[in-house]
Amino acid sequence: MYKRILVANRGEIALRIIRACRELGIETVAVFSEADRGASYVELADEAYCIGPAKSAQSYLKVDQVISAAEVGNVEAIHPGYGFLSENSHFNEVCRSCKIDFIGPSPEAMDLLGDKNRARSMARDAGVPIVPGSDGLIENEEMATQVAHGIGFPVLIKATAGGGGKGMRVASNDLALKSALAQARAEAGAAFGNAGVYIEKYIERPRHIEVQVLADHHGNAVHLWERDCSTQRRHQKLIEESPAPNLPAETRSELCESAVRLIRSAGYTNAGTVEFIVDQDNRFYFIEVNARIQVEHPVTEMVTGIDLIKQQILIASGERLPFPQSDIEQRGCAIECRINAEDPDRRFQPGPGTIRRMMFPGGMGVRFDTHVFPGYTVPPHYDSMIGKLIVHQPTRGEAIACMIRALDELRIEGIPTTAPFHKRVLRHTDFVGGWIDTKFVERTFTGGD
Ligand code: MV4
Repeated sequence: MYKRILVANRGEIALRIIRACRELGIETVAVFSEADRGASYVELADEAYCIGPAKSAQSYLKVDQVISAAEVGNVEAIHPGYGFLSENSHFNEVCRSCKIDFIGPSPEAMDLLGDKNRARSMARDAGVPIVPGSDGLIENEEMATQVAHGIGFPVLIKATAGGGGKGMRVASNDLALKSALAQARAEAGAAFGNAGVYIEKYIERPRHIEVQVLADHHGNAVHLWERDCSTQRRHQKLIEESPAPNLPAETRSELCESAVRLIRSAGYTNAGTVEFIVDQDNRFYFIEVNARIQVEHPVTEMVTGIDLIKQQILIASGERLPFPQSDIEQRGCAIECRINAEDPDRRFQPGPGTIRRMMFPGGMGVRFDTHVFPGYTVPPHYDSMIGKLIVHQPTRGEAIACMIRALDELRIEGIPTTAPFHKRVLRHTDFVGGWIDTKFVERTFTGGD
C-alpha cells in the first residue's frame, strides 16, 4: 500500500480524496493555485505546494508543475480527481515515465476510449448496443448523405475527440447536413485539434443513464449499478440518482452487464463510467466512457456502501477487488443535488463572492460533501460547484422528502446558489413520477434552457 499520495485537484474532490487517504493511513500532498491558498483541503493535507497563479491553465493544468510537486513531495502515486488532468493521457504517460502511479486507467485504455469513434466500434464488437450510424469516421459530404439516408433524419454529428456534448450538431435534412458537417468539423478541429466526426441517428428525449464500474489489475471487473443523470441543463448535471426511476429490472441488468463487457474488452482498469442514452421504449445505446471518478460518485457509494475513492487507490496499488459481483447490492435510493454558486433567476449566471454565514444540513441519511465554510470566498476562476448534497433513504419518495428537508436546512448567505431551484425541481410532478429525460429541465422551467 502507498505511504504518500499527491492530490492533483482542488475543492470538494481534493477534500474527498484526502479523507479517504486519512482513513487508509496514507499521507497526502496537496497542490494549490494562488487563489486557493486558504482552502480547507490545503489545511487538511499533510503537506502542500503552490503550483502557480489562479488561472487553471497556469496551475492545475500544468503537467510540469504538478509533477515537480510530486517529486519534491516524494509521493508514490497521484490521484487526479475529475476535470483538470484527469483524462489527459499525456499526463498519465509522464507519471508512468517518472515512476509515479496514476490512480486511474492506463494511458492506452484512456486513449482508446477517449476516441469516441474507436470506443463505438469497440462497443459494437463487444456486443454492446450502439446508436445506428456511420461505420467509422465521415470522409466527405457524399458519405454523410449516404449514412443519413440509411438511418433516416434527424441525425447527430459528433466529434470523435469530443464528449460531454461538445462538438455535436443535429441535422434534419440534406442541406442542413452539409453545413452541420462543415461546422462540426471546424469546431472539433479548433477545440480538440482533431476534426474527425461520425454520425448517429438522433434519439429524441433520451434519458442519460450511466453505469459505474471498477476493474482491478487481476482480470476482475464489476459494475456498481446505474445512475440516472437526466436532470441536467445545457450538459451540466443538476441532480443525479440511483436507481434510475422507471427502469425495468431486465433493462437494468442488461445495461449493467453490457458496461462490464465493454470495460473488459478494452482492458480498462480502475474506476470508470459507461454512459448510455435510453430511448422512450427503454432501448439503450452506448455513448461514451468517462475514464475518471465522477462528480456524482457519492450516489453510487450510498446505495452500494462501497467507498469508490478507496477502491481506486487500492486497485492502483495492485490489490484485488475485495468483493464479487454478487455481493454488490443496490440498496434503497440515493439522490444528489449539485449546489452551485449560480443565480437560477439570472440564467444560472455564476456568482462568486464571500460566504457571510452558512448552516450545514444533517440528520439521518444526509451527506454534504463540500470544501466551503463561513467566511470562505468562492473564487471566480473555477467551476461554480461549491458542494454536493446527497441523501440516502429506503425509497425514492422518502429520498425526495429528505432532500427537500435538507435543502431547507442549508443556509448560504452572501452568494447566490442553486438550492432554491432544486426545491422546485424536486416538487414537480414529472420529477416525482420519475418522468425525466435530458429535455425535462429545459421544457419545464423558465430560464431552464
Ligand atoms: C446523443 C443524443 C441523442 N442522440 N446521441 C450529449 C452528451 C454526450 N455525452 C452525448 N449526448 C447526447 N448524445 C444521439 N445519438 C443526445 C445527447 C444529449 C445528452 C446526453 C446525455 C445527457 C444530456 C444530454 C443533453 C442533450 C443531448
